[in-house]
Amino acid sequence: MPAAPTVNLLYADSLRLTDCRRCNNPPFHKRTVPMKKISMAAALIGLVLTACSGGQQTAAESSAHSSGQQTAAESSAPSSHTASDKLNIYNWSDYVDPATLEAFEKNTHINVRYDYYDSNEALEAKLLTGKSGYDLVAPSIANVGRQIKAGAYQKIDKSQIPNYANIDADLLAMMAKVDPGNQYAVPYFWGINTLAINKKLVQKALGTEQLPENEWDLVFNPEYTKKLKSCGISYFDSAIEQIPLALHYLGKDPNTENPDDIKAAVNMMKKVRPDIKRFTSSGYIDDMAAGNLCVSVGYGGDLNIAKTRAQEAKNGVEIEVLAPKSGVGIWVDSLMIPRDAQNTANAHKYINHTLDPEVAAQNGNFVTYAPASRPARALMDEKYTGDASIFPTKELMDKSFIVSPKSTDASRLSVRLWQSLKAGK
Ligand code: N2P
Repeated sequence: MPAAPTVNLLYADSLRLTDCRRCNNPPFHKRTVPMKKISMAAALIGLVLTACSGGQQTAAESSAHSSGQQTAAESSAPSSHTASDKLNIYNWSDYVDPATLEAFEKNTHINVRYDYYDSNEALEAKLLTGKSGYDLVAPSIANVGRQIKAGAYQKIDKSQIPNYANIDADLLAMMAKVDPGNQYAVPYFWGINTLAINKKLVQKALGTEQLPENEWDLVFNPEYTKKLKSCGISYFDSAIEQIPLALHYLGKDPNTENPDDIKAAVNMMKKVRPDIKRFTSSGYIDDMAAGNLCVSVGYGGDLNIAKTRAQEAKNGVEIEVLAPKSGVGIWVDSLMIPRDAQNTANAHKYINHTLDPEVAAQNGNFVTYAPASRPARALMDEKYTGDASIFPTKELMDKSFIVSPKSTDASRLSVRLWQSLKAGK
């Protein structure tokens, strides 16, 4: 068993309430270096240029590799490990079409155990014990760099991933800021942190269908929250995701490590704390779909899943996922192999499977996020590829920010302040 990674468990104390309790997928049986902000901004600009169906560049083109269409089952990539029929995946809830997992199992005769989390904090707490018990996990870009430095992962063997060539080259460039040489992290999906409304309930609570010019007023401005309290507001149950949004609303650097700025953001949220009904990073999907919340801050695709669930339920709930003009948080999630993984050949096969254009498009339509597999995008339903909350427009990206890594000190302060906010202290 390899030694445990060496980063402190920054989030361990805050996790009692943050582990995923309401994950909806069907069961399938100390020191960090902040990213260079300027170069991350450049990566963001590159990403939007190829975000939608117009752009064509893939890692294939940048590495002179042919466009991959090979599935994991067809791949005969060599394995340096003893053949195993197991694969243990720990991934975000609502982040895969179960049918693609079934196809993978059928084609490869690998049995997949698939468990869920709904926050980077929950994943990091499990991972940094050094005994995760998983072969694949999917942290966001904000946590990848420090987890690599902590020794939490094994390197990827790209020769076992023929479909690696399909990855959007701009995503790889963005990830290279935290994973130099793209040695450890293979992009899976990317998306935004935004908010959604129940149109009828919000209209009733505000007494108008006119939304504020800055849509973030709905969750940060007491003038609005005191009215919306009656129908229910939710925030992320995650300091990593929620605090940068508050900083951005205040006009401060969303990724600041300045303690005074972080305190100012939390103090602003304290003012509206009595109006916040729930802190949740996955439960808002069903609560929004059922009409139990009227405004939720959440992951863009998950909010779109809530919208779809309400439509399917024909319950009269009409959800609109907003793409606020003032900007949103942006992240990239990557598949990574933990240090203690036992079934690494199968992990590579699964990564390859997720990058197959047909599989990635099927997953993209199901989870309503933008897949890292670039050729998959042309295969997705146009109602999703044309939706700015799933494939952000250039205008939105220009106003937005990447949720970036923070130093240990800034993370500790954020966690401490976050706990007191949640406790209403
Ligand atoms: C999936 C949420 C994934 C997005 N439900 C978080 N980065």
